[in-house]
Amino acid sequence: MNDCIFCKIVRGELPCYKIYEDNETLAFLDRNPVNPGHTLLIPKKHSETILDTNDETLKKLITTTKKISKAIFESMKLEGFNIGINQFKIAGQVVPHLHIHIMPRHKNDGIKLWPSREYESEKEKNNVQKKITRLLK
Ligand code: DGP
Repeated sequence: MNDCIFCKIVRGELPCYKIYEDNETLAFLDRNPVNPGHTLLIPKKHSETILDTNDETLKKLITTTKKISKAIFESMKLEGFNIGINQFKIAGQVVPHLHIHIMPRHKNDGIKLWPSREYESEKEKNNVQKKITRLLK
């Protein structure tokens, strides 16, 4: 994709602090980290979300996420980390090229997880379960 900033990073047209690269994936430091070591892992071939990414690439991304996370976890002396993928604008995706955030965590680092709520009723829960599972049969 010509205008995609992550494609430009893949092509070497924009700089990055590279962490890891293989034939299908590239990882580099996020320029706005939640904590030092916050890394983005992307497929080199452009896709927007997991929904338009082929399964082989997704498998590769998750095993590479593990490899990179281990290196970040040990080298940065972390107590934990979050892995996140924002999917579509409404969910906070700013760059429309699939990327997995590996986010270092430390005790008392002030980072909050997403808020949660209760279902309003058992009926609501049942309806939601039916809606989703209908498409998985
Ligand atoms: P998201 O909201 O999930 O689309 O996250 C996009 C992330 O990408 C955000 O944390 C900042 C980072 N980012 C955006 N542009 C660049 C860039 O040009 N270089 C680097 N290293 N990171 C970028």
